[in-house]
Amino acid sequence: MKKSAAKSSPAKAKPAAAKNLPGKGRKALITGITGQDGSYLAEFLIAKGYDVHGIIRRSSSFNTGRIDHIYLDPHVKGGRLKLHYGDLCDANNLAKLVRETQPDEVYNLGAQSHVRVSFDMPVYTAETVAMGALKLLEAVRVFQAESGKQVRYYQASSSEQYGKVLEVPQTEKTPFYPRSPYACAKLMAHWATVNYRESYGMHASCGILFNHESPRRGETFVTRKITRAVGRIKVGLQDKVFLGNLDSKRDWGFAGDYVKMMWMMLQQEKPDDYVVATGRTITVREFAQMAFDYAGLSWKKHVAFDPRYLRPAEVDLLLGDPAKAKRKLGWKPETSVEQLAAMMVEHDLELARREKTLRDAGHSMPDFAGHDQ
Ligand code: NAP
Ligand code: F7E
Repeated sequence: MKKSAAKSSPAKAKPAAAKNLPGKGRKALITGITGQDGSYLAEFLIAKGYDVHGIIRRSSSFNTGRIDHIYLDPHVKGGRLKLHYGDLCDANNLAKLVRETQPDEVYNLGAQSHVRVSFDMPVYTAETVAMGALKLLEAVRVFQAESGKQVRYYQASSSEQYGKVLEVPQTEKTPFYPRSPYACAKLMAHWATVNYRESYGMHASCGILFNHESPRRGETFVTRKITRAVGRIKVGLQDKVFLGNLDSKRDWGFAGDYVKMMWMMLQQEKPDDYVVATGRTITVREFAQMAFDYAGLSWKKHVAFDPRYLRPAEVDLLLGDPAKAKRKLGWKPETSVEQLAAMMVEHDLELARREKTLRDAGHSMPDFAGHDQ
């Protein structure tokens, strides 16, 4: 097995003084802070000296696993992450949180973000993704008008908006053709953001991000589903992973690289929309082969087809052109898809080893029942 330059494990919480950091005195409000991107963005902003406010959903079980390492008990001096209960479906609560936290920057990352699930829950997906963004934009607009303070707004747009692509590679000028309830909802949120910029002069920008992954990726997205399986197969905890369409092509980057670009967009004098991508595309099959190869396993032996993972309408090919991000902001991705796969497999091998140790010691562990996508 090769050695990876893994950047996966979360840093331990340190109440680093914000003194002399560029973000000192600035406040960011993040929806979706408990998700993959929210956790990397919160880390990034705290390291810059920001005070970060995150909106979390009330849940009957803990849902803060991705940010626990940066959260400090409010009684400990120096904590710069504060969490607030809220939901993108609740306009009053969003308006109250914007008023109370008085942010300089708002990052709207919250979403029902699973494309396959959006076919099962189209209305809820539209409520969180489309109406949620509109509710938050409106909360920001009213707060700005009442307080006179400028707030910079980031909208998490998606390459899924290109859907049945009308141009290869996709740029900021490529027309959209959404292929799922999720993508339709993201399109509404995207245009609402553009409209608030044009109508009210808001500093509102959309990052059209292509697929980005990490060891913190949700386990029902295909890359993580594969790397989790590789880890468990390697240590003998399972034998097969069932997948759907292996032919679709995605432009996969590392989430840690992409959150930097979210912040860079809000530091520009003028708001704008940017494609954030690597400029390289591979099939799901090739990603699987890469991940299995890395662990010294044969993907052909362990990958099986299950039609339940096919979608009513598929997005066959995504390939982004990040030239504008490079030209205007000097941003470029730093992690190749090979490094990404290695980082994720390393992480998931470790998780599988721990699981095996516990099972061997007689602990009963849940399987992935209920997380079948
Ligand atoms: P993710 O891991 O699925 O995280 C989604 C976040 O949204 C979680 O914190 C989730 O909370 C929260 N959320 C869900 N429903 C909500 C609601 N009704 N009210 C408030 N919060 C809610 O997604 P991600 O990969 O970090 O992606 C971040 C954003 O970028 C999303 O908007 C996604 O659609 C978009 N995007 C992602 C990609 C990608 O490849 N990752 C590409 C383009 C765009 P819980 O933890 O409580 O579930
Ligand atoms: O699927 C195929 C599937 O679910 C990728 C979200 O972050 O990125 C993500 O959306 C491809 C598709 O991501 C399985 O059919 C095969 O072609 O990992 P995924 P996604 O749909 O591209 C965009 C940019 C977002 O904005 C979204 O929020 O893989 N595939 N077999 C499978 N996919 C899954 N999930 N499970 C399978 O078993």
